[in-house]
Amino acid sequence: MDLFSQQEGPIRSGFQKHILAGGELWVMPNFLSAEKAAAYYRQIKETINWRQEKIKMYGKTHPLPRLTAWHADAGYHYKYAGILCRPDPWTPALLEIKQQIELLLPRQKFNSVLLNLYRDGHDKMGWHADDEKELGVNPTIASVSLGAIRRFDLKHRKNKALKLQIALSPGSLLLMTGGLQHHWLHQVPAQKKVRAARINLTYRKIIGGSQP
Ligand SMILES: O=C(O)CCC(=O)C(=O)O
Ligand SMILES: [Mn+2]
Repeated sequence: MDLFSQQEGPIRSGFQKHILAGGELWVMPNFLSAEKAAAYYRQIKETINWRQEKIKMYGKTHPLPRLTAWHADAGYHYKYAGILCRPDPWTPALLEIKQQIELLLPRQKFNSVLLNLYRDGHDKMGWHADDEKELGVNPTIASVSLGAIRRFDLKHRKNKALKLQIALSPGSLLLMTGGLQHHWLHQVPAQKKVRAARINLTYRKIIGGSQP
């Protein structure tokens, strides 16, 4: 049994299945055409109210090394790394992309998206798992890349020999599902030679909306 076990044919065959050690990772390189990906990149970069969040580490406050935004159905807050995200409403572009992903995954409905803007290769995201309790057990997370190509690294939490690097190109869709968040960590490392910006959209399903 895997994410697409009841779905042979063009949808399944558009994906590359990468790993199975306790979880599943699927990549569809051509989820969006180059033209669509470029148009969404421009539109999203310009219309989103990007925020510079701060994190506290060892008593000191640091700016997060990227800009972020959180768009969700009303009432769906999200907390990660001590940052509380209050939802902004869906924009037409974010909703359109969400619906296109849901067409591929008939049993999955997302209610939120976390946006990351890596302004250049200095911006990054450290090793982590998307294992907040609001995502439930074995969440399916759908991640769309726009703009510059960046590296996405994964490593198994226990078995040091298990690791993977993928280049995420614009218009690609990556799915993380099964027990991936329990057994693996992921990161987007700095790549200081990269000059251009990248936008990442990670669609999620938050369980139990709440007012903080
Ligand atoms: O930028 C990416 O591809 C990864 C983003 C990510 O891991 C996250 O938002 O939790
Ligand atoms: Mn993540």
